[in-house]
Amino acid sequence: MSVDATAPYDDANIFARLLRGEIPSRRVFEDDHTIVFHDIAPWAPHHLLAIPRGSYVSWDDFSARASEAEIVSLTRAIGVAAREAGLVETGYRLIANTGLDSHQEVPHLHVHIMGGRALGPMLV
Ligand code: DGP
Repeated sequence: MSVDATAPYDDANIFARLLRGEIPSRRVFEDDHTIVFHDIAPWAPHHLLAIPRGSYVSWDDFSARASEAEIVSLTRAIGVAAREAGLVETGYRLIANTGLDSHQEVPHLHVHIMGGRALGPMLV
């Protein structure tokens, strides 16, 4: 079921629980504002998720309310994680599903980082 990008933050969502250490994750990067970890159901040989530690439902919520430090952190974290995964030479794709039409499933902002194979054109 897709998330309403304007819904109030649900503290019981799976990434909130992952941030609190209640469920495990394979983390590849963390700083004060952002963590990056392996997606549990990868679509590509490299499939990472970058999320803010702060409670933001969606890209819309994050872009409206996050501090500059949080925005810079998320942006840099994605670059670092992609670089450290060796994806710069071959390339990678970023996706932040946002709201009902996007099929966003987890109501905590996450940016998909995917690469390691030719991804082809965007699918519907
Ligand atoms: P989206 O459809 O954009 O909301 O993508 C949600 C992604 O989250 C999906 O690719 C699978 C991933 N995911 C869901 N639950 C977990 C989990 O418990 N751990 C990890 N690492 N990833 C998860």
